[in-house]
Amino acid sequence: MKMSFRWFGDSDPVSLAYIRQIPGMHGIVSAIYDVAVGEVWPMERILELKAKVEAHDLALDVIESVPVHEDIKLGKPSRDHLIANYQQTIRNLGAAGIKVICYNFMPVFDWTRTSLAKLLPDGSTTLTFSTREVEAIDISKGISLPGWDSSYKPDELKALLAEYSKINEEKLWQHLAYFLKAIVPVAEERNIRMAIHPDDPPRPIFGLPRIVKNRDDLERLLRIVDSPANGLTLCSGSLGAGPENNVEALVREFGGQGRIHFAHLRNVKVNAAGDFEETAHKSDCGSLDMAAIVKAYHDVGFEGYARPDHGRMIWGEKGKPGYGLYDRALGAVYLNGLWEAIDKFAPARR
Ligand SMILES: [Mn+2]
Repeated sequence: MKMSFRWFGDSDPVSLAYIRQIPGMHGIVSAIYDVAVGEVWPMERILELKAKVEAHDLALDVIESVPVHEDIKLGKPSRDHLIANYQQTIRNLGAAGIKVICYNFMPVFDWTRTSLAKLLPDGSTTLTFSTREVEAIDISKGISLPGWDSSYKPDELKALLAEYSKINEEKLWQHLAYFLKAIVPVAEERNIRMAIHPDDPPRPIFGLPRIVKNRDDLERLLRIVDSPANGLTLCSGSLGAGPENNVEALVREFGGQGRIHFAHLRNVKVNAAGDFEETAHKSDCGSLDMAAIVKAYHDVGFEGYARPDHGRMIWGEKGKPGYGLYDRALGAVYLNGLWEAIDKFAPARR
């Protein structure tokens, strides 16, 4: 398990110099954030990012994300040109030595929360999701969701939602299959592993279809192109917010098949309605047994990348919600500690 840390580039309040000081840190997970969705990532920009990361003795092996243009998800005629661009970005990333590309196939919103800073009893703040609050939003009047307010102009959003009203889950599956059949062979050729991130939360929202929510979806996705280059980012927090999902079992099944390339590790406290709040990583802080999940990765011989997905805001830190330095650093060290203990003292059950 190669421990990694997401970094949002030069504008990230958390510096590479600080990330390097976290014990056991292997590398950075990042992206080029100022290239428009659908455009090719220029080689020189990729190499510039890589050099910046490597100057701090960290590796840049994982990209999160190369976003998928909405026209590809909608299956519009413009998709062929956009997919050709995506293929070229894969080739460029491969030439730069990138090993894993994380992406997602969620229509319009690639994650949803109803609060980005809920105050917890211990004085920390965290991201939460309430089904009741989401259902109360009349999306035709525009959205007032934290993190998304300025992403689309109200008219743009309205037009996009109207287009999606014709797309059901089966159609979205067809569009995903079309995309995978075009890009996985290119990834194979360039020694890159594609790793889809599951839907967050793992259920339809605002009437938009969502198709990467549970075990059966993951199985179906992997069979569309049965190649190691068509793999998963297994996000414990996203899938774990579905009360029907058993994250440990998913790790054993799909990790055992060598199809998990990137592990997102975080804990969530979930109720039966699927409402949740993000918690500290330690097992007894949330609903997920993180020790059992890490043990499952160890048992299947996981050699891929992991990151402490999100963290709370603690110790007065100000910054990007979910992506502060302190709680994610605690998570990374806790997860590395679990791994070391399992590696030394727990017999593998392979
Ligand atoms: Mn995640």
